[in-house]
Amino acid sequence: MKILVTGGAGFIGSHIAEACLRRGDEVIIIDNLTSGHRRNMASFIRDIQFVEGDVRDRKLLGICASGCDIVYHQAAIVSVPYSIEHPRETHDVNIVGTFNVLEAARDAKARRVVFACSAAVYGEDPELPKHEGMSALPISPYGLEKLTGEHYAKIFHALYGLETVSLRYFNVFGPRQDPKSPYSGVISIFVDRLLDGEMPTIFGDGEQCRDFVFVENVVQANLLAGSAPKAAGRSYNIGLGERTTLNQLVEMMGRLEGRPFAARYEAARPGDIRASFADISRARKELDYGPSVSVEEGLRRLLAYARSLRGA
Ligand code: UD2
Repeated sequence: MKILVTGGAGFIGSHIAEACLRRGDEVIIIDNLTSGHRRNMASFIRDIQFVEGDVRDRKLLGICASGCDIVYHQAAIVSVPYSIEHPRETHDVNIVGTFNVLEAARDAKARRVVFACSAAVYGEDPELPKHEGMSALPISPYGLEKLTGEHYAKIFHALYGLETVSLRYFNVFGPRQDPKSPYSGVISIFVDRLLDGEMPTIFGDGEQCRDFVFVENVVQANLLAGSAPKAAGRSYNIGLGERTTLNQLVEMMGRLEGRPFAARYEAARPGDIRASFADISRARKELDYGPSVSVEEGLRRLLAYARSLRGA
């Protein structure tokens, strides 16, 4: 099969590209290298076709999508706070960019587009666990942009027969997630702190919880979503289906590293959601998704990876 991965130099996209290569696919990556990096593709760049470009460039997308069977659309500006500060820019990348990808895939007669959506679509509704049947009421430009992308994907399926699948990612973590940005995921920041021998900062009392899901599980979900027969036009939560508090996270990390890892506590981040975790039964049933890497095992692998980077 021929596969296009948008955002394939990024954290999740690079792992999807690598997994597709492993199963023998021909892979094209388009990435503008804003938040993606060449180093994320270092181990496989010789085996793929890399196009440095932007999903706002419809013409270029048309060229990239030509002859492709599946498009994994991972390119996005993924930060909630950044979307609040720069809503026009994130609108252009996340909504217009997604529209461009769908249109290019349709015109190139690709079979399926798998869209990276987000748990941010759920907004503040306190119902737990989050399930796909509940109303999506996003409270940030980012959440609305991801929801709009998902709706566009459904419309392209209903009107044009393009098979589209939307995966609502929860808190994904793992190797290649950039710890250096102020918008980085909490685990990538905490791993950095731990290995630097510094204290992590917990915003709030640390009892807020998230559904942390190791990237390998998310790759599995994407590969399954590329072919599952009943998935076209559908949305799926992709998490682990378990909740972990930040206090538990810090305790687990200290234990794995074999030394105390105490946090300092600061005021809660404005707009922070207290609790989020996924009901993944729909993905289990319709995609045959079965996350196999626990939070602890994922942390163990991430720590080993981060240590090896420092040693290099
Ligand atoms: C995640 C996603 C976001 C969106 C959202 C949907 C990531 C990186 N972000 O945001 O894209 O989908 O879910 O709800 O996956 N924290 C600390 N100390 C730190 C950094 C963070 O205590 O140094 C806290 C933070 O206040 C929050 C929790 O850790 O309570 C998780 O923060 P995050 O930025 O990793 O992810 P989240 O859930 O805000």
